[in-house]
Amino acid sequence: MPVHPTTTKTYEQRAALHPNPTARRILETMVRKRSNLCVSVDVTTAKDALEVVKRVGKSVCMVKTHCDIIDDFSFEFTEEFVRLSKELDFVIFEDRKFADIGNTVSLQYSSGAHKIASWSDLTNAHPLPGPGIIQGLETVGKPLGRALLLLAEMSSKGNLATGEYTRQAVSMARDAGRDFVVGFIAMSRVDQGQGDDDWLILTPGVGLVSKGDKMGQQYRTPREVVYESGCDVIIVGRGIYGIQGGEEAVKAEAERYREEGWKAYEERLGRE
Ligand code: S5P
Repeated sequence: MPVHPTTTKTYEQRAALHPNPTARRILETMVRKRSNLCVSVDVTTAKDALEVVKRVGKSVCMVKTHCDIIDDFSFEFTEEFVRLSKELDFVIFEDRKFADIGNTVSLQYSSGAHKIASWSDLTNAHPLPGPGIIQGLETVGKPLGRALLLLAEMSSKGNLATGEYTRQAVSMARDAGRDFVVGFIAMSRVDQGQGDDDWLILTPGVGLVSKGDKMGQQYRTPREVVYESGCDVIIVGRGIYGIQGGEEAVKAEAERYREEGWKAYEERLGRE
């Protein structure tokens, strides 16, 4: 198990240490709902997306979207999504994976058909273009109290976000400070050995049944991710919304992942 000081602290203790309002809200929501589960709602109509959200909402601390895969994306959709995030108490994470120069990403974040900054609490970016990408997104998101994750590692087979790239991603976040960048998409405690700051680590590639798909995705269990690798939030997509058996099966599967993720966190704290 990683020995980074963050992994031995409770989510409550960590909430108090975060300067960014969205990071605090994520950790406080996790405590309130005993959930470190983020469901990734990768479906292609607004109706299907909202239906999944209603089914899993009670079990999650966060819902993740790809707004550019929704055929009938509209302002009404985001309005209802934000309303549900308040009613069911979860944080919204648009998985946009920005990857351009600062000026372009600031426009992609604020404008266009999606106006992501107006409805999404959290988003993410590849560190590939350099620190200007943080500056561009920060000009839009920071005044709104939004937060950003950098992709320091990826879950897919053969990806290039490894070794020195990962180390530089952490170093870029440290240079930016924790006012807007609040953590990483990563498979492990990438901040290990790079200071004692508290960063949130959100981890995709999580499944209790499947080990991967035909296009390079690789899955690990909630215990491997939270207990063995010291990550904070598990991101689960097809393992939950793709389960056969209708509405009740999706609800039950979300609850199963919530329980597994929380058990692994308690085990990490030595509460078991
Ligand atoms: O490295 C990554 C980063 C992300 S954000 N690997 C990923 O799989 N993701 C996202 O997590 C991906 O875009 C998808 O939305 C989700 C995983 O979905 P699943 O159906 O494989 O669980």
